[in-house]
Amino acid sequence: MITALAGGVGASKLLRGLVEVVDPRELTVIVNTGDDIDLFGLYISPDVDIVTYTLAGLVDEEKGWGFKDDTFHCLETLKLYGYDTWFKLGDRDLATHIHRTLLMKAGLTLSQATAMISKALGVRSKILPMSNDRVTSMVKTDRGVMTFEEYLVKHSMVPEVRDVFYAGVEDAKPAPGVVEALEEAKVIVICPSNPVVSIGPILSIRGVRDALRRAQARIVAVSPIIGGRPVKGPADKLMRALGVEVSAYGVAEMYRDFLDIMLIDEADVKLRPRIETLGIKVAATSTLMKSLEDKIRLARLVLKEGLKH
Ligand code: FO1
Repeated sequence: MITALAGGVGASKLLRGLVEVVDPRELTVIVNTGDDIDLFGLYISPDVDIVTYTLAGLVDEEKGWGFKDDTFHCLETLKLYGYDTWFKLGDRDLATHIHRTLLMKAGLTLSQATAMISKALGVRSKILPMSNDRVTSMVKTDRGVMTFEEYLVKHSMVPEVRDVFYAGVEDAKPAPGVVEALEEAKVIVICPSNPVVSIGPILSIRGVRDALRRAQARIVAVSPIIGGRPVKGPADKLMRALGVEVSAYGVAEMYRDFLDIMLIDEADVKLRPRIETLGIKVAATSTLMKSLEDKIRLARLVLKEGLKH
């Protein structure tokens, strides 16, 4: 079994490659739920949906989120009624949120709802939300405290970030299967996701970091930072706010207590000796994933490094 820790868009590119090189049934993905929000009375789990739609072959590849070819009639009508429609929920996407909300109102957990949705969409890999307890990534800014999605989408990453915290994490337990997936994995992959608001919340769930430290499997991370900049999103702003160097080295430092191998971009080879001083092996390659070929090539390399003895 291959177990991956994942956020949304960046992670899904690598996951798309992984399911081309291993039997999709051999892949378990532990997904961040710190981005989850309630809108229009619906429970929305952006990263879980991005991973699910990607592995179902249904994601809008250009945006990296939502269903491809979705329409926005419902949202346009909500806007007409005077609602704030800053979060772009497509019509098909809304069906997922309605279904999930109804399942959870009927007493199912987020894990159970996720399993039903991914099965209905034809996903063969296992998608595990990090927790069934509510954890929300909150960003402290010069314009007040807001959820990560508000910071990212509503405020377009403009407010100055002062701190990040995960509301509810103290009481959150890992979802069923999460710790087992780390214990039983042959290789553990930390996807190229934001280390603060995508991988960070997963690592903060009680028992997860310990399970990674104890894991038998080799743990391979792909750096989401290339040449001092994130491929997409606000990782640089959030890392800087936490006093972490914005580089593959900074990411390696955040994972130093459990990471075996860091895959960095060729542009960052000069960081190799510093990362190696953390006791982490380094492999350098082109880590930008534009085409399906890029995704497959990187996935192959991740597995090769993870399976080396
Ligand atoms: N990202 C945006 O930048 N703008 C949006 O309006 C938006 C809507 C959206 C709807 C459903 C969904 O599953 C994801 C959506 N995303 C949107 C992407 C997403 O919120 C972020 O990229 C991830 O949460 C970061 O991992």
